[in-house]
Amino acid sequence: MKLRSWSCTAVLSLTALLVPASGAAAAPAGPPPCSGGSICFWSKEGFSGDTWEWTANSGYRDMPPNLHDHVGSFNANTPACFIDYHGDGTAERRTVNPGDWRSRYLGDFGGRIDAVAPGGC
Ligand SMILES: [Ca+2]
Repeated sequence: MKLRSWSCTAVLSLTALLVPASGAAAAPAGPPPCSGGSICFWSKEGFSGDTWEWTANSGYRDMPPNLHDHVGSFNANTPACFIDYHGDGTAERRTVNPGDWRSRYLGDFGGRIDAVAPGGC
């Protein structure tokens, strides 16, 4: 009888521990923080894979090879211009503002981005 009441208590304690944890996992995931004046890039969607922190102070930069045409997600904390160069000398640009972020960017401009420049486009 003593053993049975301990088991019941253990089950209730375990349930109390697991419910908040599964509730937190179901919450919508925001971006990880990125320093002011920077844009943080990830090679995979959902803010995972290879990372690169570009700072506006570093000026215009071509995307690193692992992120060229392959940005899965980003979090912007400074104004910038994302650039996709076309083979014919033209380019497509996207203005990014502080507070902008995308967790799934690979099927959009993240699959075409070649460079990033400070300020808007
Ligand atoms: Ca491109």
